[in-house]
Amino acid sequence: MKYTFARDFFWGAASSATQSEGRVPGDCKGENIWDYASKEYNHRFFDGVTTETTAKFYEDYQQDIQKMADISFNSFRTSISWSRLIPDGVGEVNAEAVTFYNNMLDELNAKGIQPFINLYHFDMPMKLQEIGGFENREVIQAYKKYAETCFELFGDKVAYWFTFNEPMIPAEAGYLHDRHYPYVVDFKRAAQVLHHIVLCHCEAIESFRAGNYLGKIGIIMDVIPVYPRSEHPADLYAAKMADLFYTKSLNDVILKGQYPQEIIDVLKKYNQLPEVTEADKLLLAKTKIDLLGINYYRPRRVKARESVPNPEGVFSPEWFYDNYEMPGRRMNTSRGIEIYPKGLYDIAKKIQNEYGNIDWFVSENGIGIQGEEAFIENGMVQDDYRIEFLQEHLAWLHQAIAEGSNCLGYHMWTFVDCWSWINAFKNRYGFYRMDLETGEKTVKKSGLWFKQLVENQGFEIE
Ligand code: BGP
Repeated sequence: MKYTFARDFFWGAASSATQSEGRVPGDCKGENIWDYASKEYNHRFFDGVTTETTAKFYEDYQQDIQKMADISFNSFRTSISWSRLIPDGVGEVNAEAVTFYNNMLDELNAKGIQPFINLYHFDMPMKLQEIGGFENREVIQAYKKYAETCFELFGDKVAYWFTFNEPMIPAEAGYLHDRHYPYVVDFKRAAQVLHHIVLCHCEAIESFRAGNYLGKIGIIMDVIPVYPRSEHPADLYAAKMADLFYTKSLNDVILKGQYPQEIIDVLKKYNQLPEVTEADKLLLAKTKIDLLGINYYRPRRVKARESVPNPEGVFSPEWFYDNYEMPGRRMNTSRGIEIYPKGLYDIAKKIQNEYGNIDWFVSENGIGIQGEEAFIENGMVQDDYRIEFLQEHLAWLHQAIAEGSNCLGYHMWTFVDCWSWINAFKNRYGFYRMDLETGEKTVKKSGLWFKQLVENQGFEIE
């Protein structure tokens, strides 16, 4: 069977500033929450690796971009580090950062690799976190100013802008599930953070439209499709609630301009509603994006709860469902998540049927493997499992496109093994292997396969 994709399909990979750039003396970068937390809460990071030791993109960007060209990328997403560009979050711009981002963007454009630039990938400047981060309404104006600074400085080099990567995560992981700094566990505060993030997104889009910049702007969302254990009404209810909290609430406000009434009702009942003003509602209603990025890694399987939640405990979406470990599910044991390629098709259908078939692309998809050095033969990681992963996901994506989905591209997570939130360098995701001792970056078998994929605009399997 042959799977052919459009001639102008976007092919490439995604990364982020904090996960890839690294630090050098004299770079004048300000601290962000990850610089701080990976030092102060070092035990929470795999092998105690901090943000200082990432993929050295700040130093190696020229060679790295050549390596992207070597495997035929036509596009690449990274983010601007807010705390590198504006060390205190507000105020003075760091001239070193302006030079770096200009050079990096010029290099990408010169090599025919379209830069996809994201403004926020989990990395709040520490100075702003000290005044409450996204919990503080003042930070919305700081973010708006930061976005405007980026549009002004780099607008002539960037055709695809994104306001946030996975807006749910800073709220969920930082204010409910104790995974990201500031390690708060409080649903109502998480909901307020999420609402303020959505407002930041809207304000940045307002500024982008008002400035008449060229190009398109959108957002990158993580979507975890939900599957009930059975058709039993209690399992179906569990699935509905998991989807409502983690996906539908955000998808609706971003793509339809308002929060679903069901979420408002349930949060009101449990006294967890964030503060949303009438002016906020007007802003939400008028904000429209041009392009949606979807990060897809895994499905969420759920069942009806088996116990009654502690009424005195911390309110959470998990009050309405239990996770379900389906017998025989296919696991990526390194990351502890299920592999389910059809999930990508299901997402595409949902966008097509429920969200006006908006233009979208796969902005992240990938497989992180621990101990990948075990697969090195003749100096190259023989990652056939990654090639299979790609083939299976792309086959389902192809099917969705054949049925009319407006999917415009596919970006893998990631270009070269990079530092990850919490897991640091435990799981490797790259098309290139990063040797942490020597700093050398060598192509994996999947990188060479990807090159063929792009050059042939598709692939064939028997
Ligand atoms: C996504 C994030 C990325 C990246 C990826 C891999 O959710 O946007 O930044 O880290 O997940 O996940 P992890 O690093 O947790 O294994």
